[in-house]
Amino acid sequence: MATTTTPTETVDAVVIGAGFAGIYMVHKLNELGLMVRGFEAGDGVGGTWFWNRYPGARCDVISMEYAYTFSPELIEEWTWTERYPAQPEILRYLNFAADRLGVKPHFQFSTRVVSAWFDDDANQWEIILDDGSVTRAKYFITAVGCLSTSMTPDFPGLSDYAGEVYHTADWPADGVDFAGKRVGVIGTGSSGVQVIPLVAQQAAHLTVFQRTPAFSLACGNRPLTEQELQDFKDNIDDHKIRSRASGTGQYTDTLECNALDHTPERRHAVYEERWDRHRAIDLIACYPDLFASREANETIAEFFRGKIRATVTDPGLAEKLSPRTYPLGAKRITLDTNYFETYNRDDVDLVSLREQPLHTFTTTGIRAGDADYDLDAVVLATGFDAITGPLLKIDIRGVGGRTLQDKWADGPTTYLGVAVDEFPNMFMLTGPGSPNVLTNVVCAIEQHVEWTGDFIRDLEKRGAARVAPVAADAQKWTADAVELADGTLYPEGESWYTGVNIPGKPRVIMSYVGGLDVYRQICDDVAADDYRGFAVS
Ligand code: N01
Repeated sequence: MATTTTPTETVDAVVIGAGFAGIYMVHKLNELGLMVRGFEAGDGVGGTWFWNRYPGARCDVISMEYAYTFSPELIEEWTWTERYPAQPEILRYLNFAADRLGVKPHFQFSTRVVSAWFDDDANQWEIILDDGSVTRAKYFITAVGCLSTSMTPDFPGLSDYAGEVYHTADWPADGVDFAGKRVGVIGTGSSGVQVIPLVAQQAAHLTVFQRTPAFSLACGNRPLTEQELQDFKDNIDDHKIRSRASGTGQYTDTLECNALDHTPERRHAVYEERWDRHRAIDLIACYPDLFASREANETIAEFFRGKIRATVTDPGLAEKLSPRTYPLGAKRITLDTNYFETYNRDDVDLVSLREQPLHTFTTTGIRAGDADYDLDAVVLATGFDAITGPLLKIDIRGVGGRTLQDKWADGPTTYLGVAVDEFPNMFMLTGPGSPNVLTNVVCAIEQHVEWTGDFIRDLEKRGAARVAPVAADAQKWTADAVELADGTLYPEGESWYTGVNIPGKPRVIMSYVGGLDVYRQICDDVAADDYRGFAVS
């Protein structure tokens, strides 16, 4: 157990992270009149959008919908330029929002929280920073993001490789020049499919090392028109109501009949019309049974494969790029610009690691199957230790010095995805067991910040010193969430959704799959019922 050190500062609340969640949480606590200190490892705001600066980085939610809705000023004063915003524009937006809300002075940047332990006697958290200084706070709030701990696989020989190595999630701020170089990209998830076309444009030669092909949707990005922007602002109240009432924070017109009720021709026409909308939610939520029945799912999976065959001119290559081992949507659908087209270039090759396993890095490149690939640079688009990774990277200790690592050894248990029993006065924004990444995450963040802010206001009003979920309620919430997920196709995807991308990580879906609308109602009911499931003292 950590020992008490002399604090440099005592505040009411500490917030870790200055992304969408941290910025809004600090603002909310300021509104409550609490003294709040934010800590952020980056030297500016942005969270995941601060670090993921790789070429092609772009959001997969429409810009106007991927924005705060709580502030009329922020809505009125900001103008998006593209339908799908690129990383630099999102980073500009977050800087604008943080300045407009006046939260930057509350953050200490370039500062990593190393550990946090709960002082049982004082009902306070002691937060220890990487420079050794200490802050104490009554409330400890994590806004660390779900995708902020990058994952580099333990490739044999990687440290002997003499070429350049980059990870998409930790990209040099000054960019990278691949001109004239032989480049390899490992990974074909959302980051890989975005970076590959742009690296191909620059490099002398690109080799893509693919383990599992992606279901990818052409994003059809384009500039927004003034009319679209104005219409959105004019109808913002309607947007708020509809997004808050939706399961994913993005609304769509789900048909009433099932996919299997339509003839193949009719279904194909429906999928074609929706493909042209360039929005993943319009396809995956097109029929109610697509994510409940493997047979129904196969109809849309085959439609996506047809698009690959229509784009990639070499049929053998098209087949290698076609996902066949998991249902569409069980791994996140990626959104791309010219991804499959890139494989028609003469200077781009695909290595299927299922056929030619990656044995080792050598000093000059990669050995896969029985071939050596000489490479000047390698891009790792290998993803994240998602959702629990950023929390478990911090040495968090609750009552009696119990570590969160120990508590979650068999998988995360939480109440509502927002709090953990034995860890009083700690709140997690978009934590495991909440809808987090299965939604337009900005909507999920707004719900979490507002609910947590209301709870803290209530606690302060009644003079409470300490709050934590009741263990039985947390266990029930977690068990029910797992059971709900087991009724869907999510468990069939081998991905970061279930933690299987990290060796040794417990295999469990870390998101509440019941929908943001249902989840919001449950949270509101808990609040209305005097915060049922929490012990307050
Ligand atoms: O990471 P991923 P990501 N050997 O885990 C492969 C969000 N995001 O950074 O599928 C060889 O999806 C791995 O292969 P496999 C979004 O939510 C959003 O791309 O495990 N390959 C996979 O192909 C997204 O889902 C946006 O077999 C290995 C890839 O690396 C999430 O971030 C943009 C390997 C990892 O894909 C994560 O996306 C970017 C190994 N040992 C990110 N280990 C947008 O908004 C892993 N791989 C558009």
